[in-house]
Amino acid sequence: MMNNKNNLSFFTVSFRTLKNNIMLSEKIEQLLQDQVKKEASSSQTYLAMACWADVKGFSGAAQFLYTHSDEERVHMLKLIKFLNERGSQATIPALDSPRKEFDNLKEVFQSILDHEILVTESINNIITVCLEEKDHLTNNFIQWYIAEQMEEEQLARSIIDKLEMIGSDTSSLYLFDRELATANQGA
Ligand code: OFO
Repeated sequence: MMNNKNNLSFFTVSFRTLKNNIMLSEKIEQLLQDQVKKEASSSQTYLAMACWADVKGFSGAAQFLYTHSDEERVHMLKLIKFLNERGSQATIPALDSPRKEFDNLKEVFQSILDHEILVTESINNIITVCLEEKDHLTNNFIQWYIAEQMEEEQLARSIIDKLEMIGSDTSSLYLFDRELATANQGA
């Protein structure tokens, strides 16, 4: 039978083993921390675009962008919680004020696509480092983001295609704006 002292050392060793298993490497911790900032910045960027669309009378696009901004905040929160659960403490980053003026709706969605391509590269880089460091837990966690990026890029591309087809036809633009209100439901 274990005496109290042995019991205690058993739990100390188990706790250490558990802690070593969940701890992130410094490099991966930094990459995830940087990603928190990128997701936060995506949320702010889309919020500024939503404001632009709102005041320009694109109420459907504004709704799309407000929703998109909320989604990016959820992406940031998932990372924050993951960092906290893996033995780190997430830092909440300061952000620059995002761009607030655009020439037209197509420029808004082109900026979204350009931004999302950069975010995808960043997620890909995290996966590469996870594989190098054999951090399967983080790799598994981050896979959700890569699937999300594919959906976001595809959606932005299809919206740009439609806006190109519409061109300067204002009645079609009006109808498409109404469609946009629900375009990211389920995405
Ligand atoms: Fe977080 O998916 Fe876009 O940026």
